[in-house]
Amino acid sequence: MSTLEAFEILQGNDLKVEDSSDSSVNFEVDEDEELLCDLVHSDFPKSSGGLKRRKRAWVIPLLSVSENSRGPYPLKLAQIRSDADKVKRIHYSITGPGADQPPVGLFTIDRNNGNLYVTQELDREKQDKYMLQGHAVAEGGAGHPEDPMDIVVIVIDQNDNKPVFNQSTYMAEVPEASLNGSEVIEVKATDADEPDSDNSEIRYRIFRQEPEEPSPSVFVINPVTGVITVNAEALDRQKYPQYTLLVEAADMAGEGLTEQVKVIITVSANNNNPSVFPQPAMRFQVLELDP
Ligand SMILES: [Ca+2]
Ligand SMILES: [Ca+2]
Ligand SMILES: [Ca+2]
Repeated sequence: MSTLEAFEILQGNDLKVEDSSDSSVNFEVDEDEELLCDLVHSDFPKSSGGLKRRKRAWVIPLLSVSENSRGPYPLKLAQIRSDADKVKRIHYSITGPGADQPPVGLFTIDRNNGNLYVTQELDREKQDKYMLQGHAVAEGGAGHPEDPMDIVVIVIDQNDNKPVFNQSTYMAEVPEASLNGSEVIEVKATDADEPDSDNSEIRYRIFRQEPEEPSPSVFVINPVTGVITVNAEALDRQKYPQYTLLVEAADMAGEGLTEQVKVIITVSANNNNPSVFPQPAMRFQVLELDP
């Protein structure tokens, strides 16, 4: 029996890429359907024969669907077609994790027309890619089946996770005599969205400082590293023994989803740093006692 000669994937016209949040996603649904089909067109590799045919390059079709897509479900992703369907009736099926292996039934295919569906919302943070295999078999099963075709479904990220600090509260101690630029503590937040994309690109800022004395910017934070430093040599343990900073982390490079954390900074005596200021302080005390 003659074998199926080619097998192609047609991107579904109704595939909507919903990514409201960012510019990090490269995927575009090209309105030029023909071009798109060319891009994803794929042949089965011929197992034997076919010498007269020019063998086209093997291209693994990549399909994309945004996580959290509202559907309605089942949502058509693509149509898989064998070019032998003009002359005989073809039945289509898919296998692999997400099809006939757990999570079973996440993807389905219409055995008669090759329409490939996703049946429920996907979560990129759970799984960012599915590797399926498509099969096309001529009705009656007389012909030997073609090699299956790999189908890769990429789950496109959405910015659906905010930054999370790695501590619920940060405690720090800073010597009273700290010089401008002295490091106090480093805060750190992580974001579960796609790495190296705007959706997980975090910037830090000090949202509030309490008290705002003697100035509202006694401390500064490096927006990229989260390192908090002393911004002025203005610490006064008697007057302001403790500061509470509300530090904010925001994804989208500072424009996106936010999370806040408290950083409690205690101004300590200078015992740990005898080289800095103890002498003037002691002298001051002596003078005070001496009428
Ligand atoms: Ca998600
Ligand atoms: Ca996400
Ligand atoms: Ca995020």
